[in-house]
Amino acid sequence: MASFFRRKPPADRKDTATSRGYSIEELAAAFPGAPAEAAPPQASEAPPAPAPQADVPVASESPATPAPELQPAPAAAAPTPAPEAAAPAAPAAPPPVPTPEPPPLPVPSAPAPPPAAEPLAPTAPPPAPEGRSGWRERLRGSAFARSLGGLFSRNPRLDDDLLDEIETALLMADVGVAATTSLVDSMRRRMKAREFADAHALLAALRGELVALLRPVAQPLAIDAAARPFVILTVGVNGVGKTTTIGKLARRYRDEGRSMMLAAGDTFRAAAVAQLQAWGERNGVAVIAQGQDADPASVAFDALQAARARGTEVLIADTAGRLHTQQGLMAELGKIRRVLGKIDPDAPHEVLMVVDGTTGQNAISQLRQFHAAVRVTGLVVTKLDGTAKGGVVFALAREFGIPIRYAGIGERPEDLRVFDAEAFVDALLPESLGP
Ligand SMILES: Nc1nc2c(ncn2[C@@H]2O[C@H](COP(=O)(O)OP(=O)(O)OP(=O)(O)O)[C@@H](O)[C@H]2O)c(=O)[nH]1
Ligand SMILES: [Mg+2]
Repeated sequence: MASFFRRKPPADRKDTATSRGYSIEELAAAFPGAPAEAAPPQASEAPPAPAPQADVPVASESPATPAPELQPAPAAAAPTPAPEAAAPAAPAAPPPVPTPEPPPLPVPSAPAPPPAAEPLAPTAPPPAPEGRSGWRERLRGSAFARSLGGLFSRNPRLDDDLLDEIETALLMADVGVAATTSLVDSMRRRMKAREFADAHALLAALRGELVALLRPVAQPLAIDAAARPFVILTVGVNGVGKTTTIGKLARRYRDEGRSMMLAAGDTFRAAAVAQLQAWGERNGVAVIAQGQDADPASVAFDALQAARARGTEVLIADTAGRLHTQQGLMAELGKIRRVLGKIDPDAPHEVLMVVDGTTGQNAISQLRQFHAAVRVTGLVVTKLDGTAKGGVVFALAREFGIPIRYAGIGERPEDLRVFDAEAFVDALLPESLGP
């Protein structure tokens, strides 16, 4: 059945391919080594992943598809014999897949490639230092840090004017009206109760309340070992950092020794598939793809079957960016979710929405719409480095209470941090603000 989701680019997405530099030519220019490496030497000997469609009842919504392109990365396949070669699968026509599952993929053991090999702009700065100093270095320039930091470093008097200035600074930093009002009201009450000896005592109290706002949502993503594969579906509007975040997660989970697979569910642009494949190759992680214009639900379906057959621990599916106001495209996410659920009723186990930290209050309506369409279970807030305001994190926490799993503080794989409420507030509002 030809999917009715196979679509022409809607008019309002026309610019996405060109505005952010992901044309094939640009990708080729950005990763000059990619084409050579992308031709896997073992491609002809390793058959594509089994597409055991026969063992899963496929309802009419489940797309009938060609076999997916499985692209085991050279790094993963090099050290050990390709698992496919050892598997008892018939080499020619694929009969219904035998019930015994092939052995799990060996954990890629190749050493991490040098940073220069990452699919990044050549100008990307080196990774942030580890620990809190990395957070501080990257968030120092945020509007939040600058306005509130500047305010306290002037050694202000403890009075109503200070509270007004704090209120303005919080609003300007995208903390949002509701969260700002409750924070400032609380500060005012405590000030009237003479709880603070000076402005620095007030600053310490403000830090405490900001941390208290975030602590309930600072819940790291736990990979449930009973779910095999543990399926993560990434969603979000255009250009927020979904694919980059998947690349960073692939590196992280690979380093933790987990077997991984990626699904190139952004079939809107050929460059999007190539971008994910580049991350897969660099990290020794297999990528399931069907190419441009394929039905994303079909890609997800095939990937989950392949990951299941191989006993892969974590499957991460990419999706095309979409505006939260595009009803048809939002419904497509629901379809991906339902199709995954046909193979594993609990899949996806995590719907990870990626939010651009520079978006401001618009992030609230984005999350509301995505949550309604696909039940978001975790957030990644990206681009908190540089000029991000950062305050939207507080607004999201207060409004939804959805766990914030990770924070992006740069473009390097190391720059995806488990969200840490204390480190984040410490970076935005250091304890010792001095002139
Ligand atoms: N500075 C910075 N840049 C980031 C971060 N995360 C992603 N980016 C950059 O944001 C840009 C867009 O990233 P992508 O991963 O392609 O975004 P996407 O959501 O997959 O985009 P679409 O697939 O078009 O919707 C790239 O240039 C990334 O390098 C981050 O945490 N900090
Ligand atoms: Mg993408």
